[in-house]
Amino acid sequence: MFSEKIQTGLKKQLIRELESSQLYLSMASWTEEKGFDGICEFLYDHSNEERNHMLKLIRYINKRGGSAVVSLPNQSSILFKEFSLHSTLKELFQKSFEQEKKISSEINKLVELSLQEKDYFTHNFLQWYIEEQIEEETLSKMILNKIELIGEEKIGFYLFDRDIKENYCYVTKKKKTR
Ligand code: OFO
Repeated sequence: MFSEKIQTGLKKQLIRELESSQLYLSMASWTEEKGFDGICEFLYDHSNEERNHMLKLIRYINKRGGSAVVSLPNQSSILFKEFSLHSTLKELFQKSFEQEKKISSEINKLVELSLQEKDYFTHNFLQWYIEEQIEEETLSKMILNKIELIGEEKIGFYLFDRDIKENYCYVTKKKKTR
């Protein structure tokens, strides 16, 4: 049974995934402007990944006989303004880590709801998101740790940018795990 409660919860989640995608897009654009070639590729890829998470939800809702029509909060312009000339790379990845923790906690709530509603199909569907959040939280925390290690060293940021390009861009990462 695909209840209204579950449907509403999944729709709220698809908006959050869209917001994540938008957030990473604004971060990517900011880092590109600053000349971080590797980090910006990583963030553009991440933005696409978040959009795919949204699509997965839309298609699941439709497949279960629901309707994925949602009204969007008008936040896109706010997100784009978030990174100003005075932001730092550390602030950016702190924000990324906070965002991933927030999404993980929302996924947890949805899993709980699926059990309350005895919707085992949705419970099963959400397992993929749990795996994904474990991966993304770990990755953003690891990047933040690296930035803290670098401190103020300009050469450190240069090498870090190269490291991200070589080891953490989405396409490269997928190829390596094949
Ligand atoms: Fe959608 O996975 Fe992160 O936020």
